[in-house]
Amino acid sequence: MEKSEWIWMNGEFVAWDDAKAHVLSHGLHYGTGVFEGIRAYDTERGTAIFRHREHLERLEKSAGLYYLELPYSADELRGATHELIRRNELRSCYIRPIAYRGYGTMGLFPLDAPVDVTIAVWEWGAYLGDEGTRNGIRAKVSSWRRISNDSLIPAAKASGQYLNSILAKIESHKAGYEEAILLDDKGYVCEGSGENIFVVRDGSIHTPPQTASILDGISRKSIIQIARDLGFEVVERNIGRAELYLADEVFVCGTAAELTPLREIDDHPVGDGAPGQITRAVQTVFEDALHGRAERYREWLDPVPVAAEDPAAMDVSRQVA
Ligand code: PPE
Repeated sequence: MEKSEWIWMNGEFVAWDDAKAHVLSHGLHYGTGVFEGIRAYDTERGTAIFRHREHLERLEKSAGLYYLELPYSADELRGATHELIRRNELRSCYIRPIAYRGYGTMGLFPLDAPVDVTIAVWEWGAYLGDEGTRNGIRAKVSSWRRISNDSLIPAAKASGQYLNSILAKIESHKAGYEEAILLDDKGYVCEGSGENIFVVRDGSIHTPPQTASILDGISRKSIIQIARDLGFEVVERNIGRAELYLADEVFVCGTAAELTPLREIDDHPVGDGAPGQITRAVQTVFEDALHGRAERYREWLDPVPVAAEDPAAMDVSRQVA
């Protein structure tokens, strides 16, 4: 991971190497944290954060679902993120806000433990590789099923829930694939370990619905809109495993992965084994939207002001490196 200089912790800017949590933090033991993954891009109008408000809203929702009270408003976190990017002098970066139960109590009743909030930013290149973004990756359907609504809350982006993705990711890696595709508890296609999934058949685009235990991805939502704006039909419906093999095109999307085509699934070539036309068309516009090149989607970008705008985010009391 590329280090940057400053991290925002509970309202203060601290040096990267000093941003530490206690080993008895509740979140470390029980996974009681919620987080976001956001990206900022270097656009012709300066650094801009893609769908920042939607990510912060999802953070608030995830927190609420686990009874975590965020001590900061979305506006405060937004201002702090702007200031953090400015201080680190980053033109583009990945942004990781996390709210977790901190040090103070042990045991499974968590409501007396404090809630700590941290935001880190760093430079993060292509999640599934530049080569993957261009030419597609090889994926394997995991033997692990995606967490279900019966046991956890798939719509929440909660730290503990990621053990599920991690088992699938390790399995696919050890088997020689670049990504895992998880089925839901009913056996329908759900999503990648850290991405939502789309299947193209006979010219229309299909993606699993909310009821398939997916994370309500912000890239997914953006891609559905872009595809419809391009005139494609997008259908949210249950997708059977075999449809992955019969598809003309398959791609995954997420903040970290952006839009990545799949070129092989379980050793079956997807289509003719290279990213297809519809995937390319949607990918081009999605990348334009991310990088601020698409006028139509400008409103999705939250520009980072060049000068400080929020005095609350400016606490410099611990700014001694
Ligand atoms: N499903 C899962 C399980 C998931 O983690 C992500 C994002 C998505 C779907 C796509 O959601 P969105 O980013 O809103 O389009 N995964 C994040 C974490 C990746 C990581 O390795 O950490 C991300 O892409 O930032």
